[in-house]
Amino acid sequence: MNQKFQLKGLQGFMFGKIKFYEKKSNDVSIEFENGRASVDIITPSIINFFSPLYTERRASKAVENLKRMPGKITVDFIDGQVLVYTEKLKVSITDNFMVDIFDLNGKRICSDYRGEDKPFVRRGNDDDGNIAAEEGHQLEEERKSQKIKILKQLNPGSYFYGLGDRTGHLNKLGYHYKMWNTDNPNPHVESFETMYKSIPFFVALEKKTAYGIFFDNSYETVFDFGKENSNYYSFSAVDGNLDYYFIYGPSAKEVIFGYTLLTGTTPLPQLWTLGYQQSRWSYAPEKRLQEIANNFRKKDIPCDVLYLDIDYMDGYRVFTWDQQKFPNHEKMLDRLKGQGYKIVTIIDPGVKKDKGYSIYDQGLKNNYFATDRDGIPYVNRVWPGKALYPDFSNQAVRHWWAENQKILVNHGVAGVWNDMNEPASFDGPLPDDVQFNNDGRLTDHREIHNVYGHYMSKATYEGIKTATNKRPFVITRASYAGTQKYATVWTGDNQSLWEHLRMSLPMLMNLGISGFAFCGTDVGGFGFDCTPELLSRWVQVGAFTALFRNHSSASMRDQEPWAFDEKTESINRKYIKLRYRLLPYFYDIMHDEETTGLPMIRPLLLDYQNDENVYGINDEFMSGSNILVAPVVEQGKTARMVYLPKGNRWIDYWTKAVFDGGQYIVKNAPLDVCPIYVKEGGIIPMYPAQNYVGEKKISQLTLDIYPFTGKGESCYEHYQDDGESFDYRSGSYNLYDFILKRSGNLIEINISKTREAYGEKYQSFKFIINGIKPLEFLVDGQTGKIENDDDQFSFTVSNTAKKIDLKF
Ligand code: MIG
Repeated sequence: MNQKFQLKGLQGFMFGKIKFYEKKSNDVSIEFENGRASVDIITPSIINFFSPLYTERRASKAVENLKRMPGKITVDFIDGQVLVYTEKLKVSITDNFMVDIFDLNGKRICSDYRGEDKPFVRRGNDDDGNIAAEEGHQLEEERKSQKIKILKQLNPGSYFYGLGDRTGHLNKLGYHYKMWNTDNPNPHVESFETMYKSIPFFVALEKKTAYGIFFDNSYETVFDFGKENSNYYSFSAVDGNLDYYFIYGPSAKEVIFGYTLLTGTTPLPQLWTLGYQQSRWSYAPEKRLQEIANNFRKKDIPCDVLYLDIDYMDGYRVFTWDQQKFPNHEKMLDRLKGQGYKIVTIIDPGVKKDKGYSIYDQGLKNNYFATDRDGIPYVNRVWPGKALYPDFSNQAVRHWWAENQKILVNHGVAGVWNDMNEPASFDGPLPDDVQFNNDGRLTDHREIHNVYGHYMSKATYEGIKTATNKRPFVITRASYAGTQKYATVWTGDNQSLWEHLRMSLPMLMNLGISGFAFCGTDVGGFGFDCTPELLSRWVQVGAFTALFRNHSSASMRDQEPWAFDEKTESINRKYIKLRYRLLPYFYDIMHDEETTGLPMIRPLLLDYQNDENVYGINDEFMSGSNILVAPVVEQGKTARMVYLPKGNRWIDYWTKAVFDGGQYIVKNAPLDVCPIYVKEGGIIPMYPAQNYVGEKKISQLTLDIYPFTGKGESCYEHYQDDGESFDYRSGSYNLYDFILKRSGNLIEINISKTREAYGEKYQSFKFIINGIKPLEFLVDGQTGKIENDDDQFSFTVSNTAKKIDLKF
């Protein structure tokens, strides 16, 4: 079929009239004059719209082991509409496969656009007002190349989020993006249409109601949020099927939950992966790495992870070690382990073309590399020179690659960093017709490009899992929807620019909305030279990102916490230590996230969807649901405006001053102060700072309590396990519930252990009660012992305590 399926509602055009429909168990199939389609009910809130336009089979790379829970479905045919009712939605399908979705009160949520697609005209400077011929041609080419295009009605007051880590701002209204994984070495700017990742999923928010659309198509796709025309938004693809999911909220949190139900959540990581990580292109030879390792300990700056970038390899041959620079890597890894370090090594996909190099020989012998149309392995050039591309879309290749992970992890490597897997290539892009196995359904580069990094991460994850039986730590640069199940991501080669610090916030928030809960940027910036002030501000943001890694490029000035001056070093120490004290809080978020999909860095709209003032805020975020962070991301600023959302009061983390929500305040923020606010009623679990995770045996949990200033009640659930194995999946963990209540001058805290199945329990709980000095203090009815009642009232109770009463 070569016809262009543009769903724009011209009478009789494209799909044509409905001829026939049939209800099956979970789906309704509809035959139109010119094509067929299905409407598949995944849950009462998630509906898949599908038509096998160009390929017969459905071939999702993102949705694995889909569990359907459709609930009760009824189907009707009235006035030329197929009407599908779920327990949450009413879906109307009319001629030409026009879709309208309503809630059960009849409120319209999302509708196909009925007019023609009509992009704005780009006027230039020639006599006819046309743009230069070449650019006009390019635009036309893009339009022509899109074979499938869906237009949806765009209403005033709409906001769009998601699409992974696109540059620019949080709200994507008015912008146009392309999904084609790209390694562009230029400084990332707002006008970039592509990045390293392709996550074809977005959340739309209109009048306090949110829904999401996941366009599951791995070919090049384009998303236009009212840029080409303010009456509609669109998504389109160059090939593949019409295959998209509508995910109803009405809260954005429910949309993320639904999206991660389809594509998966990030599994709970090992606790140390949430510690501070130091990287550099490259720490080599061994002496330099050791110097860095010693410096952290000497300078009393916590650090868990050190990275080995490409120079640890022998001539950039993956899965080898340079014997000159690292003559005895096993011994070295052992020694660093003794100092509490975990070492992560980089692995690129490109395999050096080099007879006698075992990885190359094995790959060649078994036909594991992508080929040209004649079946000859395709060669391009990357770091090792001429190199071949393992065909990760082939199960057998993934298996081989998974096995190769043993070469690293059996020698003590703790995690693997996958880079260059867009895939990048130095001698021009891979041609469209490079052949891939695609798990037996042969295809070409156009379909695999965007999932190449996804499959590489999957193989890496599975290999490490089998080899270690611990939760794998994999970092990848390229991703597709669903990669979050296998890897953490970073936003690639940013630069030491204030604009990149500023932009990292919306990028990370949108990644979080797109299912990537475990993400971060290169703290301090990768390219260009960092400054003391920039690193000081960046580490304040890094302390709250899931992946907290300082990384910089070869030949850039040093960027370790101590690389500048004492003040910068002490600011680094302060925020890295704060990070370590907050580890149980962050770990709780990641544990929660495994079920809810809710990320660590959240745009304010997730928790405050009723407050429209927050919909476009780029420079503040929620860290979990108790902490709001409003970092300074501009050079020279020592104060900033902070918007505190409506719905509760807020307590300044540093001064303990209380503020009403729903207002802008001005916060003084000298270089060592990152504005942080705790939600009233907030309970924050804390550990003591340590040099690395596991250094100290944690027998006491601290609870930093921010009591309500009026009547109120809150609950915090804390999770505890061994921090590394999969035993928690068979039940080996503890859960503690802390309930905080205030009425009048009484505060009551209830502690309950709702699950005790993991052996190492806390011996005691230390409470810090901020902002209150009690007159009377009882632990299970007995007068308690006060530890400190200066500015912070604190006390410790044994792990058997159940109820604390404070009268003031
Ligand atoms: O072409 O391995 O984004 O983090 O340090 C550059 C060297 C290759 C790009 C990665 C960067 C890494 C660098 N890599």
